[in-house]
Amino acid sequence: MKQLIKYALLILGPYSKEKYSSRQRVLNMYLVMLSIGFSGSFLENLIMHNFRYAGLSLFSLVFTLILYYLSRFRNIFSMSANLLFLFLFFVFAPAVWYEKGLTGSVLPFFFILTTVFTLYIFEGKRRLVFIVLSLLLTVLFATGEMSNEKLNTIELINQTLFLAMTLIALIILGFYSIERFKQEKRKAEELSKYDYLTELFTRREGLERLNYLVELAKRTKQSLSLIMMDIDNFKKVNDSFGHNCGDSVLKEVAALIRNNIRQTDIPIRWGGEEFLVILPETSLEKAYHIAERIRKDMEKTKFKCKKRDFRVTITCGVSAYNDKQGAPENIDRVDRALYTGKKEGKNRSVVN
Ligand code: GH3
Ligand code: MG
Ligand code: MG
Repeated sequence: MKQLIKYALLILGPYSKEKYSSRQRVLNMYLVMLSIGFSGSFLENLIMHNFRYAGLSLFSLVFTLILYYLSRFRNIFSMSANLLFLFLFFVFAPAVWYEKGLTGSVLPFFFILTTVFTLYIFEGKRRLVFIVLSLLLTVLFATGEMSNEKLNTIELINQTLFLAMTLIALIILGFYSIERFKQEKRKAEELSKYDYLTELFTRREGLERLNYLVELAKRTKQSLSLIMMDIDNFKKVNDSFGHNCGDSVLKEVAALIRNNIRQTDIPIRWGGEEFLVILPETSLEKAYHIAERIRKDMEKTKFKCKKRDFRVTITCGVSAYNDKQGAPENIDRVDRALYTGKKEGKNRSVVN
């Protein structure tokens, strides 16, 4: 029994999310469902001595199993998906039409199901074409079905079964879609929070955090300081060593800033080569020391591009947050301190 469950799990999943995309897992699930359906259809038609139709079912079953093998065990997703849907639209549907006319009991449900899976498995233009095709086939077989008045018990059971399967598939796909939507949303949120190059917070996220920390500082009556930094003569780095080198310097500067502040401080990439650090529970004096530490660390750091060593300096503006003023005025003030530092000759920290 245990062995049986193990084999069942091997075939049906759940299996490695890393190895298979969710689209691939849906395709595999669909292939398993189709194999079960074709097996049933094969047996039913065999019993009813409808040998040609039984043959078609058997052929479809073998074809589906081969595709399942390719997709599940050989990891060939795209080709399996294409082959399956081309088979369904251009071999299976015409063959059924030819053999049974349009009254093949379960076919409307079958093509509704196909539409749902098409939605999930394909992307872009192919998705659109395949959905139109499967919807057309659904309507074609459904109208054929409606003109058929005599349904026998087996056909009725079959219809009910497919209806149930459609519902189950819809529910499962619903959950999958919600999961995927959530994942994408989370990813987008993460992307808008962090700067892709330096992995520091983006300006937008930084401002949001500043507003929160200001409120917190007001309530706890703690001090809050800001340091604004700008790399000196950064244009020269780009001009002498190229933009890629400039980018790698930016990355290293960001890492250096991060290494010199506390976990609770907020480092932000404010602009191209400008950084803002929010320091909660930090006096102006302490903030000045931190700025100086970063600046001196920068002075000592050797950078290397195109086999040439060079050094980079920064200028820092430092100010204590004044909660009588809003965020823009406070940022303006620390920016002015930085500007003064630049005017006075760069590579220094200036308090405002
Ligand atoms: P100053 O000492 O007055 O700050 O001089 P500067 O050259 O650093 O200042 P300026 O503002 O004139 O130039 C900043 C340069 O930073 C210009 C721009 O090409 C470069 N820069 C901005 N963002 C990036 C980036 O993401 N990557 C690279 N490589 N360079 C950038
Ligand atoms: Mg600069
Ligand atoms: Mg600048």
